[in-house]
Amino acid sequence: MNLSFLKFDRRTFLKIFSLTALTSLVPGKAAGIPDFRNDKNVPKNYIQNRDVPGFHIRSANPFLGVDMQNWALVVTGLVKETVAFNYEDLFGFKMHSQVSRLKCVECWSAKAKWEGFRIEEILKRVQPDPAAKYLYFQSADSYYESFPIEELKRERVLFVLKMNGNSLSRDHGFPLRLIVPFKYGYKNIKYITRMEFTDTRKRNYWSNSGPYSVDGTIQPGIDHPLDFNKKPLPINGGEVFHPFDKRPS
Ligand SMILES: Nc1nc2c(c(=O)[nH]1)N[C@H]1C(S)=C(S)[C@@H](COP(=O)(O)O)O[C@H]1N2
Ligand SMILES: [Mo]
Repeated sequence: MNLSFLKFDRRTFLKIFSLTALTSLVPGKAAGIPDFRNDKNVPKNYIQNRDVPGFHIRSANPFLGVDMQNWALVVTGLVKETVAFNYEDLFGFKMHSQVSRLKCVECWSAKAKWEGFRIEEILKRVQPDPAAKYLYFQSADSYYESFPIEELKRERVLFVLKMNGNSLSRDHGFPLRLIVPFKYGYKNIKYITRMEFTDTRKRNYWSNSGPYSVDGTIQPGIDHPLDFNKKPLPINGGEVFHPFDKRPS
């Protein structure tokens, strides 16, 4: 039986999905860099920057959180097959767990137990073209980041579903976030909705507007406070391991 019509349907569905995703999940502003850090008018029920004992919350574009009725993880670009994963699909992947520290450039850091899957699960399903060198992430809150694929294959890089034994909270990236312990917090993108395999590196959120590197690897010895006029400060903690991947087990 010829099943190619099914494939066509699915692609059509994906196109429609991504269009609605753009208009309904993303609150506008995709082009500019809005900054709500000093905005006292953000409604209380929005996810926003909050200093919380244990683990601060950072949200460049305050929003109400992901509506799971509209959510799927769409993986596309230079791939053999574009796939839309639903939340349950992700729990079918082999899970890994680790304790690692997230370190923000604003001079705070915090650790948690993270559980999730590794990039190999995605690679197996979508089969990227050899020309694909980068992976570009987009989020439900208009945030975006990109990485060389090779970097995402390194140890302790996780596509995280659970934090400290529970599903990610609304504030910390539900339903899916990236944890890359050797990079500053801003590379650890939350609320992921879409991943695109590309041959060149696409844009990156905070490095577009601040003195932050596109690469985002934690620099030993020095911190870069978000308030641009402040001087760099010494690092008191943070997960830094050099040479790459030779970390204490
Ligand atoms: N989608 C999205 N991901 C994001 C951000 C954001 O605003 N939106 N902020 C980043 C920054 S600057 C940091 S320090 C971490 C903070 O993660 P947390 O809010 O779970 O502490 O998330 C990163 N990932
Ligand atoms: Mo941050």
